[in-house]
Amino acid sequence: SQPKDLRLPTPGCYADPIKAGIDADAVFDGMTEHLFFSLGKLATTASLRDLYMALSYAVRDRLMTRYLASQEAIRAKPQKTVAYLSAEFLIGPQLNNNLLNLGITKEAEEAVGRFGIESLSHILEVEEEPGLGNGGLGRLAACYMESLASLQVPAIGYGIRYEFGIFNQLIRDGWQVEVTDKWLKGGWPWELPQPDESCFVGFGGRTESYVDEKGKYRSRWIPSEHAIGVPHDIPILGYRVNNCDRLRLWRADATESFDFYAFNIGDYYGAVEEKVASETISKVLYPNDGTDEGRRLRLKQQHFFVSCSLQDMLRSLEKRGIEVEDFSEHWTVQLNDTHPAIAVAELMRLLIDHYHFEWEKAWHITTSSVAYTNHTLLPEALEKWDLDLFSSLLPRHLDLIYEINKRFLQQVRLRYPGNDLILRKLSIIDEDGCKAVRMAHLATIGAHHVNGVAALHSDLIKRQLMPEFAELWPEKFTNITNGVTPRRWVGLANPELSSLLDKEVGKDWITNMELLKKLEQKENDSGFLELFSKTKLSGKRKLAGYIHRQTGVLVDPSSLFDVQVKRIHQYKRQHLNALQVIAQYLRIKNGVDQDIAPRTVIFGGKAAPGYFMAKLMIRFINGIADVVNADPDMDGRLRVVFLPDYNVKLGEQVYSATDLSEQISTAGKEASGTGNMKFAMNGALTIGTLDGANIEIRDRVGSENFFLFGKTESEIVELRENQYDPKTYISNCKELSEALRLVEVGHFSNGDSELFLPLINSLTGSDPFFVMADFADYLRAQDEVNKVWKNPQKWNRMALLNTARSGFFSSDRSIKEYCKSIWKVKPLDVEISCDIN
Ligand code: GPK
Repeated sequence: SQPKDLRLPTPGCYADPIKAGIDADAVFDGMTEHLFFSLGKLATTASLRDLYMALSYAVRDRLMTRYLASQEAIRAKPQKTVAYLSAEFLIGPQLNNNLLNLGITKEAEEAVGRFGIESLSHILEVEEEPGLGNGGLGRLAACYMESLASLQVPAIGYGIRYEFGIFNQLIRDGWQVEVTDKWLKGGWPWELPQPDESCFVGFGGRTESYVDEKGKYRSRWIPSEHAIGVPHDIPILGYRVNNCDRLRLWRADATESFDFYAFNIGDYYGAVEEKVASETISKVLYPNDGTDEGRRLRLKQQHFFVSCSLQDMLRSLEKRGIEVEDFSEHWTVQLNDTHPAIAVAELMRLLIDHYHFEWEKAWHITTSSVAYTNHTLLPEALEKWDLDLFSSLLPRHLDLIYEINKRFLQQVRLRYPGNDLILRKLSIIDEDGCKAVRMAHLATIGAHHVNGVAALHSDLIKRQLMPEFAELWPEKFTNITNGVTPRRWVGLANPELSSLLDKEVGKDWITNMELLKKLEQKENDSGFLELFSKTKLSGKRKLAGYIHRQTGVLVDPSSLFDVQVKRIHQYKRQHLNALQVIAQYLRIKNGVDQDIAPRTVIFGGKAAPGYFMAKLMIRFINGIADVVNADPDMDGRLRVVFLPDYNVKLGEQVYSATDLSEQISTAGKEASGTGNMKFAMNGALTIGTLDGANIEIRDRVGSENFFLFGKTESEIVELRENQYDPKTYISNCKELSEALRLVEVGHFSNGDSELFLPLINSLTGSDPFFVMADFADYLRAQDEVNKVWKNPQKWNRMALLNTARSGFFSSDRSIKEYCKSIWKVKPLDVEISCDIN
């Protein structure tokens, strides 16, 4: 029996549920107790790390009240909960975010002061970042969890607790070197293991038919291997609310620590082998981002976390006495890309094989619960599994997929009689070449909604990626433009801008970004513009210090900070930026530099370890940096920096310190982008193509406050269809051909004319991402940037209008759209009652 009232343990009665009665004394006392009891340390001998752990535990204690109250609230008043299934959650450091959302940053600052710590930032720097994601997709999931909690929506994020997250990046001799990310090594204070709620997952084996006790023929799966999923929960507190949602990440354990039979007959190594194999499942995050990775282990990871999560949802219904039949009234299951798409087959399996539902009923439950978000059009990133692999790992699921496909294709036949071509196109099974399961088709057929992540992207899904599906089910396809959380990306990342905004428009902007519109009234107020630009300068000073400490390069904070941070990819075109840098370098060398604004060009991002071209692009940038930064002729007018190990923590430093945001992907290739939004909120101007969410950013901030260049998506299509030849663009642009020439002769590789040849050959050969076609216009737009930079008043006005009009890109807006049009979920008030103290 459950307690009616949630009795609160320490810390005391919260008269004000937001402030939670947490003053500096309480934080200090909490820290002291945790130092002593949890860490076995005395305050006098505690290291910075000890203090970080003690403060984190003290803060976590305060989260627990809300975390348990939130679970109690949904138990007491059952309503639909969002289950966000994602193979990645790039949540970033937790301590500072939790302090902000609890509203006790100042109190914590004071408490650590009593331990002789000058600034809270020293403690925050200790925190290891959980790198449980690659880039945009994983970070989006984290922003969405934060917004869900802040909007008081009941939600659980389900994913994998990778022991090793995305690799740490070192730069050695200009090359990327990957180092294992041991984020758990010192103990990570934000997770709560819940071994009592573990789940079993099977793999391999065979299926068999049997007759049940009622004489009915049934199928069942006899797996040959098992793993146990142990949930590790991370509390996700909303901003100044009591709602504390959960991120539930599964760790794979062996079913038996040893195979005792094998052990007894003396096969010690054989006995540990299976244990090692099952525990490998959650060992490491695949570091590819939008590129194909067809490994068996990855499919295993996907089925592992999806199966655990669905079992967990079903179990929670049973625990609460809710009929499984009513699943879709209590859970809405969002698939973050196709990585969790096996959920369609797994939910069918659980409903049919375990709960003995009829097919139609099970299918109805599945399709009314599941929705799917697509994040890319790149063919190499659309997941397909070889049939042999799939059947050897998930034989029962393959049977179910065949049945889903058979019934679906029957529907298609009725709609398009005699059209075999369309059957081939829509089938879940790809029959061209090596037979494979197309996960995007499974997800689309099993989902009630399919959404893209920006207007152009959603349109291209319908027009290019899945035109036949879109014709079949026009109402299924929709758009939800991505967003980012203003708490982390302005509140934490830019405290100085935040306090200026507090003063100017009132504190509510952080939960209602549309209030920033009020700033428009200040566009001609030079005093205010001055204050606004001072916050930027302060961010740039801090970043300059960091750059110096990390790379040894001295940069001038008064120069234009021009930044491109994101995964390294040919479609994102860091090489276009790099070539432009060479052109500027040549202008200065040749003395034709009158209009050049002093610039610091900053790059950051990781390349997939197996992606040769991307790694060469990093080497290329560093080769250019070495030459440019060592050349006295540059005289402070040009500096190039490659910031190693770009991650969430570093992002927080970068966005507030940027003047110019580089969003230069080939039109039609970047699904949305989210860094572009973080930059705009923090008052950077964008130089960008009409791609992804850039289009919507430009529409909202105003075309006059955006540096546009490049071919449109339809122009790119046209070029591709008309035998695009990069050479004509090269010969028509002297600055381009000279830049390329300089690379060819080895000017940026110590005379080695081979090193960058693959890059040059790609650009001058087929140039798959139209770098040459866009170069001249890009350079023109960069000249425009230089011109505006010379007029600080104008620049600052444009920057202010970017911040003022960026409210739409809050993830609160995105989440409200998901809640209303896809999930049909409502907020739930969480009360914390208290009769202790
Ligand atoms: C898309 F397909 C993928 C992927 O595997 N990883 C990833 O980070 C990104 N993405 C898109 O490339 C971005 O345009 C988009 O903003 C982000 O997902 C979130 O939707």
